[in-house]
Amino acid sequence: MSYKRVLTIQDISCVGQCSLTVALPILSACGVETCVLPSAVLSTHTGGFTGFTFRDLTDDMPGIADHWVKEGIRFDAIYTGYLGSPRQVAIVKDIMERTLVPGGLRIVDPAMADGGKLYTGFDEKHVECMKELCACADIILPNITEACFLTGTEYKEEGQDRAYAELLLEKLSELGKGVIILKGILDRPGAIGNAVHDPKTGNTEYYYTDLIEKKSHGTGDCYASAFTGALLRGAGEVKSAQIAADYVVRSIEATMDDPDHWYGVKFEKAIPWLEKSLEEIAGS
Ligand code: PXL
Repeated sequence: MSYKRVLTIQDISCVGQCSLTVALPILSACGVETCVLPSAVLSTHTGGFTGFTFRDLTDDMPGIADHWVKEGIRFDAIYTGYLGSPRQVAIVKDIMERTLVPGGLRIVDPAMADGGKLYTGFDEKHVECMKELCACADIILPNITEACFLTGTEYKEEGQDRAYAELLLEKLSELGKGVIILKGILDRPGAIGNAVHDPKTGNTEYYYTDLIEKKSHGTGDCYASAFTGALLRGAGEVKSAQIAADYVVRSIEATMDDPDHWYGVKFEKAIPWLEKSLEEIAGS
C-alpha cells in the first residue's frame, strides 16, 4: 500500500464532533498521514449551541504555508471543509498551488449549509467565494442545501426526485470540471442517496442507504473524511462514496440509543468497521 499524506483545512470546534476532531481520527484510521491547518477555533460548532466563541485564523494561514514551502513539505491531497472567512478561499487556493505534489488532489467539501439554511455567520459573500473554490476542485462533496446555494437553485425538502438531483448535478458541473459527490438525496421513501457524477464521462452512479429519521450533526464531515481516506487508499470514487455512506449509517446507528448525544455522532464506534472495509479493498 502506498502511504499518502493529506492536508485537511477546516475549523477546530473544540466540542461537538465535527470538522477537525472528526477528520483527523478518521483519516488516520484510514492509514493516511494527516496534517492539519485550522481555519478557526470555536468553543463548539454553531449548529445548536449558543454563545460559542470564534477565533478566526485567516491571518495565521499564509505564514504557516510559507514555512511548509520553505521546508519542502508536499501533500498528495488537500481536503477542505468549513472555512472561517471568505478571504480564506484565496489563501487555500494559493496553498493548493504551492504545496500539492504534481497531480495532487483538491477535495472540497463546501461545508456551509444544511436543512435549507446557511450556517450561522455565513452570508452570500461566503457562498460566492466557495463557488470559486469548487471551480478549481478535482472533487466536490456538497449536500443538497449547499448544491442549491452554489447553483442558485430553490431548496426543496419535500418532493425531491431524480430530476431534481440531475438538475443540481448539471448546474454544479457548470461550476468546474471536478467529480461531484452530491449527498443526501431524498427521492425514495425510507432511503437516502448519494450521487457520484463524473463530468468527463457524463456518468452518474447512485448509492442508497436506509434513511434514519434522526437529525445528526457532523455527518457531512464524517462522510467527507471517510471518502477522502478511502480514496487515498485506492478505493476509487464510487467505492469510496459507498464506504463513506455505509460508515455514516453505522455512526448514526451507534448514537441512536443516546438522546443526550444530540450534537454529533459516535463515529469512533464505527472506525473498526471502516478499517476492515479498507483492508478488504487492499486485499482484493
Ligand atoms: O459540520 C459542519 C460544521 C463545521 N464547523 C462548524 C459548524 C458546522 C456545522 O454546523 O458549525 C463550526
